[in-house]
Amino acid sequence: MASVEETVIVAEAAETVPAPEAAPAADAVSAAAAPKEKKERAPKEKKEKPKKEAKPEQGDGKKAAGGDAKGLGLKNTKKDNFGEWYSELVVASELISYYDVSGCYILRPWAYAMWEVVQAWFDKRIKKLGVQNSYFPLFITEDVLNTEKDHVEGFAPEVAWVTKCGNTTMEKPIAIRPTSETVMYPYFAQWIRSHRDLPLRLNQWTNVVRWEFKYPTPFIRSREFLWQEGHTAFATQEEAEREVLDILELYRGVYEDLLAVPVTKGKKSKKEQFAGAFYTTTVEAYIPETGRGIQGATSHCLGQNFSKMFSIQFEDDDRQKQYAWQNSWGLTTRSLGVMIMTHADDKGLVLPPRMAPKQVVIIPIPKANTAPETVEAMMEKVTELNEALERQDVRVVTDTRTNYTPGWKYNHWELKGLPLRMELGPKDMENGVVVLARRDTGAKEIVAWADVAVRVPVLLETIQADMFAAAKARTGNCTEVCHSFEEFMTALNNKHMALTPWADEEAIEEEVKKKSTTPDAMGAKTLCLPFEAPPLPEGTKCFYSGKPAKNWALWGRSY
Ligand code: 87F
Repeated sequence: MASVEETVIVAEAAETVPAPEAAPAADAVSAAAAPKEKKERAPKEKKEKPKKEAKPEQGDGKKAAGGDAKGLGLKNTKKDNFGEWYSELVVASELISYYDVSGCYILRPWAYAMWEVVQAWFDKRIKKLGVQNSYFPLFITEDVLNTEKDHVEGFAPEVAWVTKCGNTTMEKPIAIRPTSETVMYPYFAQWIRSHRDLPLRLNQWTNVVRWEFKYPTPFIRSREFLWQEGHTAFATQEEAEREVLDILELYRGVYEDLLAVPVTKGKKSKKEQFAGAFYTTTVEAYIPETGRGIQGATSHCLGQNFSKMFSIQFEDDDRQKQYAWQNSWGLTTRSLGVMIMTHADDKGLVLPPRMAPKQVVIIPIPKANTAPETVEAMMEKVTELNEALERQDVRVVTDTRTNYTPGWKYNHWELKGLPLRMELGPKDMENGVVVLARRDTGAKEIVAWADVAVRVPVLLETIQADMFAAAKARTGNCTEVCHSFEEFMTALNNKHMALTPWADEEAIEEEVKKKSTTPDAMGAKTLCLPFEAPPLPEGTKCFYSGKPAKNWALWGRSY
């Protein structure tokens, strides 16, 4: 039985975190410092506020017997100060610890377990498609990185370099991978000779480093993050394009079916796509409280752009040399941040059951005057229920700690976001029942012991579906169809996204971004050209330029 009795979860002394570093370029790993000929300066860093990682006061839990365990709650609220609420939440719920390198975070077991859920789900499905896992090195030589110079150029300030080993300056600095096209494709060129070597479909689960200068946010934007990157090569455009959409559908599945976060599938505009791609497809999520869109994951068709750069060629049936068609696709730990922002509330995390490392907590509630035999029977019963649920593959934990009150435990497990709490008190012992309390709605129901093993798995799936439906309803109400710039600005200022007919010109996007920038808010950009959109009758005009509209575009301020 999984029990926290022996796992010591006690009020720890407040952890303080060293102030973030002053400047990024002076140490052995420096961003954009290495290549001699490059003169660019690292952009000014948006410093993180030094975070004092005080845990919420836990009191002794005893004083609050039966009622609210004082001090466990969050000080900030989602509605009133979203940013502070989020920072406080990820620490208090033991997902994240701040680290003394600015923009880097520790993923604690509660967070890492959720990443493992995403990994297991996605890994199983890409393997079914025929993708194999592999591992390529972390380091890239300057020469190899420059093979892709045109595409890396825009990203150059974010590339971190190792310039020293010990006290010795390295003869040739070595880059730390920000993505692995340049690492992998020289080997694709070696391995692919004939059409019989295709398709080649590889994935790797790794960390990458991008020395971002924008304000860092746990999960959402960090300088090192975890992801999967898929890199594939095909003989034909058709096969490559089919995979782009197969993978995009899996990304939709991660967000909607696991994280219970609604997303919009679409194509990126030319301005927003990956510069090296033929085209980029994306799943876009949205955070109603901030009114900002957020890119969930991207699946790129690279066309023959990289195969031409890296000479990835094969001989076709007629012994003619052809360039391979390639794709690349990535999903990062950002997905967990989007899930947290979407569902959590002022009491803490609210985890969709499929994501929750523990789905049910069983809490026995003996009273001070409960007879010892009843307490003993109660403990036997919770063990039995725990085992019955484990047999149904429910992830369950029983909290039998005696040094905390039930009220404190309720708050603790609410903060951690467990979808269901199962209470068993002396009255329930008499009646042969338990009380189930839902984390998402607070609704309670009474279930007979004999029905627990059947009812709980059903209820968990109901919670999963209800959480998705609730999130979808919130997001659905936040998209406005706009036919003029005036309507567009009203939508944005209402913290909404705007769906507009658009002439699909980069110059318009740049102008709209400038014109929608206000003293308090960033400019808007296209999030995607949605695959599902209303009809666009002949003669429909672009909301901004008045020119004939070519497609619908979804716009928003964004992360
Ligand atoms: C930062 C520094 C250097 C993004 C970067 O989206 C290079 C890059 O190439 C860079 N940031 N990118 C684009 C990544 C494209 C692509 N790679 C494989 C993905 C998915 C996974």
